[in-house]
Amino acid sequence: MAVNGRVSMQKKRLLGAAAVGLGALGAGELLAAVRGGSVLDGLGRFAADYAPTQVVETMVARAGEHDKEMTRLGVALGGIAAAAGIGLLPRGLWTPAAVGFGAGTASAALRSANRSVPGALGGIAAAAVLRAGLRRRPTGIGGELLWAAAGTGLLAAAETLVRREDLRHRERVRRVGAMGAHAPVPEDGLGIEPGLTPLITPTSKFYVADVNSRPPRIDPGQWRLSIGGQVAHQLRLSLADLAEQAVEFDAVMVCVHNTVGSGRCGNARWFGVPLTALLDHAVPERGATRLVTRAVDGYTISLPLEPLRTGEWPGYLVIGMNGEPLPPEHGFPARVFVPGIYGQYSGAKWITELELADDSHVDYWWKRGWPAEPLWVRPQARIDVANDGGSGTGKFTVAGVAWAPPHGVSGVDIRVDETDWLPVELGSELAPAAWRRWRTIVDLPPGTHTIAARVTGRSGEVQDADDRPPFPLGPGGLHTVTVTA
Ligand SMILES: Nc1nc2c(c(=O)[nH]1)N[C@H]1C(S)=C(S)[C@@H](COP(=O)(O)O)O[C@H]1N2
Ligand SMILES: [Mo]
Repeated sequence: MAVNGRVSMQKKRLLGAAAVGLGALGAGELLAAVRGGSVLDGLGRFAADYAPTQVVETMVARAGEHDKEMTRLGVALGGIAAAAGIGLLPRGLWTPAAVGFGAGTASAALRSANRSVPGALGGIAAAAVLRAGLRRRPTGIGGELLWAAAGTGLLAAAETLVRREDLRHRERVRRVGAMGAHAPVPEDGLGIEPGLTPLITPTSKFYVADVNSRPPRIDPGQWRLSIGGQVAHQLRLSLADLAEQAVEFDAVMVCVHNTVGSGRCGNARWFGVPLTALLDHAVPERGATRLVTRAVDGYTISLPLEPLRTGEWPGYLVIGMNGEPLPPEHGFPARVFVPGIYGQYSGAKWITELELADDSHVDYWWKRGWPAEPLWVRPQARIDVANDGGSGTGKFTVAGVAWAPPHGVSGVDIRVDETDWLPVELGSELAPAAWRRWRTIVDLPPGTHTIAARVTGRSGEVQDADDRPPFPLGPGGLHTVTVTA
């Protein structure tokens, strides 16, 4: 009986402290939001920076394209759990634990994408509310519900404020004006096939992958790209300076986490300055071996200098996407992109500096076990359409996209069940580094069938059929769908 009593007492304290924790988090988040920051985003970034590689991989695989929402939810629950844990401690430890909680969230916020001072203040405020709430917490379910309801309301209010500020920033970005020729995108001869991915991915549908919960907001008027480090001429360039030298190119961008059949890839018409031109102006010194792309979110990606300098790897400082400035989530005002290299290796978004460095530089992902040298995109074919259009005839249209950047796709084949590989019709090629659409029609006898697709690159490499997870060399395997005729 006494034991049961103690357990239920403990449970009550735990729930009470969790409710107070939710209230405290809400208060801190709203304070941060009013001043343009976020406690949760800071905690999310902290989690991304320090989670072990296997945890990150599992999370990306499970959460798919909802990774940002999942991260925010995860850290909110983590914050509430931490508060509940503090509530279980002896009273004498509440103050030091709350101080630790405040210091922890504040330092996490200071590391986040916007280097959020408001986020840090919010973290400290949350700790203060937590400390006060634990002491004054009204007992009974009514008081707890009140804390929880207040916390939820405050979090919702904070989210509304942050979104409004994000929208305002998006509007400011749009006002920068056209970036690119706005030339109509040519047809590839495959026409309109319901369900088939467009040749150019609309910007609003383009996948977003990065270590932040929300994109940093960079003021285009203030922003300058600096080119520095081991160079003879330091350069500082505005967006307008860069736009003068930019050219358009079509290319597919692929995340290293794009397992077969998934959507962490997109094909865009980019607008950017060839890195060869920028490097020619800056004149790298003899000791420089790496081009470090440094971003406001503290993220760096470095690439070997030599092939970029000669143009053997055609890289760009990108400032536009599909005729418009890069939207905030895709790196406004500028990013580096080397077609053919996975996104994680091909250059940072929200770039502030191109730094010429030597081999002592260490990148963000290297510390987590990813290889140091850039990983080239493994050729992949994706099946987007496999149906008989409701005709019931067994005549199935099978269609999709395939890529093998930077040299291009030379062929796509499909295989029905365990029969032979059959070549399909290819749409014409926009550019070797872009993706290519494909389509075919197959007659299927009644029953259930599996259809697999594979691509062959122009350099002769055939898609790797072995299932392989993204870490550490990029995913392998064939996209396969099952249909019933
Ligand atoms: N500054 C910064 N740049 C970044 C990242 C990041 O987390 N921070 N993520 C990289 C990864 S892993 C990929 S796949 C691409 C994704 O670009 P997108 O979001 O425009 O599709 O950006 C790259 N550049
Ligand atoms: Mo990625």
